[in-house]
Amino acid sequence: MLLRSLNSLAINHGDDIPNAVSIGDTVLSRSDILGAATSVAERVAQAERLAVLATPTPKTILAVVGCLIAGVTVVPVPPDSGPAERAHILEDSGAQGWVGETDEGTGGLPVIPVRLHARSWHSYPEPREESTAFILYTSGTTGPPKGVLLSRRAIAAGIDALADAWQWTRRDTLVHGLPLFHVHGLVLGVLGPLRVGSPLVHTTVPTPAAYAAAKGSIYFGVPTVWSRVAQDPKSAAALADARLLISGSAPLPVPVFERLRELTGLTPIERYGMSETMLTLSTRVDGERRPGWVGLPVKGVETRLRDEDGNDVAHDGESIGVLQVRGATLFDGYLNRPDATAASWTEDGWFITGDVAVIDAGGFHRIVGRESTDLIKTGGFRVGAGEVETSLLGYPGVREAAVIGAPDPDLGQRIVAYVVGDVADTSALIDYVASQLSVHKRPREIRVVDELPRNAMGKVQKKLLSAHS
Ligand code: MCA
Ligand code: AMP
Repeated sequence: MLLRSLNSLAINHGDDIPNAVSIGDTVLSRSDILGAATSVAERVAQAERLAVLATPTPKTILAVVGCLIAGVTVVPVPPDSGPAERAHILEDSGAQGWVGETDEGTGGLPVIPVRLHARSWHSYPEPREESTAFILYTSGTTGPPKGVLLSRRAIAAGIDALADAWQWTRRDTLVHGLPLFHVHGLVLGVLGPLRVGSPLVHTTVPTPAAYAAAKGSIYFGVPTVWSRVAQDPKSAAALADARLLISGSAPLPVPVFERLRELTGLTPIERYGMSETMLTLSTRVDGERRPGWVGLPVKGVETRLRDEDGNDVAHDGESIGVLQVRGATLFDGYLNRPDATAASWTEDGWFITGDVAVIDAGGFHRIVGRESTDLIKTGGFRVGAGEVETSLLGYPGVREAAVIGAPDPDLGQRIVAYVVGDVADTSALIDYVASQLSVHKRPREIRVVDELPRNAMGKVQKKLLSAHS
């Protein structure tokens, strides 16, 4: 059973807990969630795929859980996604309607509301484990985001592997305030607690003060969140009673790791993953936690390093290669994109992550960077340069555009756009991208230039742009 802690028999036999999920000002018990989500399930059961506007609210959680109970595939939609991004997600996913809260951007699809106080105790058979639980949209280097097909089986395996690495049990309380449309905040951060049985406190925003007030035992954050905690000694000190501070989605800078340790007395756990693979590497509670390194493969996952010619790379802690993974936590391909799916697997069945890594003799992994400069990680969000460039080119006066990720002390990377054209008001151009795509995909800086550096083939030389940023 994917959401093991919502087993109705167990709840009826005294295994209810009053605070299974707290989100904002709402606290839901296990039976509240089961009753309200089953009532959602009754109303969505005829559908195959439904969109959920992923606002950080109790209704979003009930919409997702209701769909999972009924075996309906969930398409989480970023709440700030603008018309271009929204239209792509709805069309590509084939979502038949919405469940839960909506805004004006429904694309004309029907809406099934979620009622917080409705209850149903109908019992649904567990959907097949190979069925698709989520289609998660994530950026590639070019083109619009691709839909990652994640099965119930991969999710169950992924959560169980982390429960093993982190000794995550029902005695823990998980705290985070991450967005509910990615693996990190939604799949691990909401389904994790509902599988493991640990209460969840979702703080709606991932601010240091909100984390400090929550009093949990395990905290999830992206490096930007941890870097802000590290600059707020009072909030950091309030985390000292926690058991684990876990960082991922982007590299945790070593100074932030050290500062967190100093302020909280806790040594952070760093883990690595992708929407396509769930989490594949982590340092362990019962093992070494080395700053700058992401640890060992989790249970059920294997890794290898390959050089450009497909040869094995030595595990000497220095030689770099592209990380490949295989195992129980992997996705089932990109929706409607057999080309991209085929290109991301080797002939012998390994998924090519596109991340460049080293492995030491003890099997410890360090992520060195990405193979392509066109995938940017900003605040833990993955953003494709191509998608932002296409948006920029839609703005009157922009003739050429090249987007890079520049180093940023807060966001890890900051989106910087070089544009050629007649653009008098660069902040209006930034707002345009924020409104068409999602807010976090907006360039933080626009540099208007006379021309872009190109090689003899006419290809923009982004390495030259990066060197100047
Ligand atoms: C600013 N704002 C604007 C504009 N400028 N709105 C519209 N147009 C503009 N031009 C507003 C925003 O709406 C927002 O308002 C506020 O300014 C701040 O936005 P922003 O600056 O973008 O936020 P931030 O402070 O930079 O965000 C930092 C963050 C965020 C909170 C850490 O980056 C974040 O939530 N990151 C998490 C990413 C994540 O979960 N990744 C997981 C994927 P308002 O405040 O009103 O909203 S990775 C994954 O799943 C894999 C498996 C893994 O490994 O985990
Ligand atoms: P996403 O598809 O949004 O899940 O992003 C996945 C990407 O995030 C990976 O391919 C990595 O580039 C990056 N990533 C995730 N965790 C880490 C980490 N701990 N260290 C470095 N990069 C990471």
